[in-house]
This record gives sequence, structure tokens and C-alpha cells, in this order.
Amino acid sequence: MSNARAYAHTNIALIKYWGKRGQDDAHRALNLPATGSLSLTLDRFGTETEVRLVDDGEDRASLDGVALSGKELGRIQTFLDLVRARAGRTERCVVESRNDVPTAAGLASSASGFAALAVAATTAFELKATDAELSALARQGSGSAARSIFAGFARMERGVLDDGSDAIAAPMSVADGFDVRLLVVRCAQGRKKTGSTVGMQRTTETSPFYDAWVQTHAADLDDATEALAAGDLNRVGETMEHSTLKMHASALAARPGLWYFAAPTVSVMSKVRDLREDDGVPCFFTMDAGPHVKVLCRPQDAPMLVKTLGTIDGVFGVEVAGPGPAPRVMSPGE
Ligand code: 2P0
Repeated sequence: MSNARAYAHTNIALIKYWGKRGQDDAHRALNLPATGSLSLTLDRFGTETEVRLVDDGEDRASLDGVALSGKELGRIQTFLDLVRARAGRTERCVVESRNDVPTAAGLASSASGFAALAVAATTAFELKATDAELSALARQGSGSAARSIFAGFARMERGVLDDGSDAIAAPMSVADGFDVRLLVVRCAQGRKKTGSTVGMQRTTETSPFYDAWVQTHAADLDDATEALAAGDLNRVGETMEHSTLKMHASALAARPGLWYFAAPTVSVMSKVRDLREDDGVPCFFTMDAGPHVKVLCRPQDAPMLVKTLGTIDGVFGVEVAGPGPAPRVMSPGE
């Protein structure tokens, strides 16, 4: 095999990852999380990536038809070096990616991006890898990508080993018949100002609330895990809101403070709380390193929520996603 194409879906963390474990070069290269996390892989938004092997030249990469350079290209080259080293191969790669995710706007394009690259590159280099190995590999590209190797709900472990082999995600068991929708409420357009990697590093180094975030994290992870197994949406949602607010509180207290919200972000959060508390609609918010709000709800409430949240001043649109599949290798004709 010298060419391969793969598609991976993005995921949204219900219980967030924010911060890294180990600050020396070896740990940094492994990209180990300071906490676990828990996510839902979505049935829309993702990345298609083709990897073609070439015998000479340098690695090249493009995203949506635009050639990458500098740090963005370097991150992909470093990732391809990992795959080459494991496969015992030396060919260079031409990488072409297409995003169905608004890039760098808090919709986790790096999650689907590195999951798709992990699957396409290992396939192109004929490297056999288990899902656990793919998850560990994807993590080295981007922490959240480790979770996009799996369908539906996935739980990522912080891990304790120095080689990172246990800092991986795995699929989770949820109660029979438990189904949800995640609405993506777009609250701004364009790229965010501070990327996640830089944001979490600044939080780790300067926020007085960072240690509390890390120390209280495992309890949230276990609580959400139990709630999913029991099919208890209220408990999943309340723990999810607690996790996002705690993550943002630790980021806000960094120096300079990290403020990912736009004005409509706050309006949507307030409306979600009102709908829950005043009207009894079981809906819950979560925000990542960007202005959009993701709202977890029952399938039957999604149409009403799309209408209600879509009319809030400053909201650009609302999209509905459900639980989605694992990455797949695409056939040549697709
Ligand atoms: C998450 N985020 O759990 C958290 C919540 C954003 C906020 O994972 O440095 O792009 O590449 O490992 O995976 C985004 O961070 O960071 C992220 P790196 P990544 O989804």
C-alpha cells in the first residue's frame, strides 16, 4: 500500500481534558494528559485525509487545498516520523486533508484531523495497530484525537506509565436505549485567538485554580461514567456542566486570563439554564476552547431547542449531532 484515505469524526468532551502531565521534553513529546476525559464522537463534522507515499523530497501537507508550513507542517512531520519509525520505513508523505469542521474555532478539528491522519498513515505504511495503539498514536498528535478513534462515548485515561501506553481512550458502556443529541450552537465566526495547547500550558503555569482542577477531576470522570451506565441524563448533564465551568474557571484565572466566550456564548448558557430550571427541559451546556456552546439533550427535545436557541441574538446557526462512528479507511472510488 502506498496511498490511503481515512475519514474520522470529531468528538466533544463531556468531561474535559485541560493540562498536561510531565513538563520535560520526553513527556512533552508523548503529549500526556494531566487528567482523563470523557467524550462523545459525533455523527457529523470530521476530517478526510489522504496520505500518499513518495520516495524523495520532503513531507508536504495541505488543509482544504491550502499548503501548510511552519509549525502546522512541523506538527504533522513529527507525527509522520513516529509512524515511519514504528513501521521501519523511510518514504516521505504527501498529506491532503479536508475538514468538515470549522478549523480552530473550538469544534475540535485537531481531534478528527489527527485521528484521520493516524488511520491513513498507518494504513499507507502497512503498520498493524490495535485500536489502543492507534489511540496512543493519535494522542501524540493531539490529546483529544485519542478519543476520536472510537464510536459513541469514549473514556480517556490519564495513565501513569512513562511511555504513555496507558494514556489512551476506550469505548464506554452506556445503558441500553440511552440516546442523546448534541446541538452545536455557533456563537462566532473565524479563528479563535489562543489555541488549546498554548491555553492549557498557560493555565498550568499561572492559574492558582489549576491544581484544584486536576485534583477534583477523577471524581467527575467516575460520576459521569456511572451516570452513563445508569442512563441518567440529568446526572451526566449536571456533571458535564460542572466540568466545563471548572475548566473555564481555571483558564480565566490564568495570567493573562483566557476568555474563550463571546457575548452570545453567555446568552446561550443562560437560556439553557432557564429552559431547564423554569420549563423542565433536560438540556445542559458545555464549551471548549472557543465561543460555541454545545448543548446535550434528549432526541425529542432537539427540534424545539434548535428553534429556541437559534433565535438568540448573535447566534449564527444551530446544528444537531448524534453519536457517531469510529474512523474508517475509505475505498479508492469514494
Ligand atoms: C477536550 N479540549 O477535552 C478539551 C476541552 C479543548 C477544551 O482537548 O495540545 O487540541 O493538541 O493535546 O486536543 C483541545 O485540546 O490539545 C481539547 P493538544 P487538543 O476536548
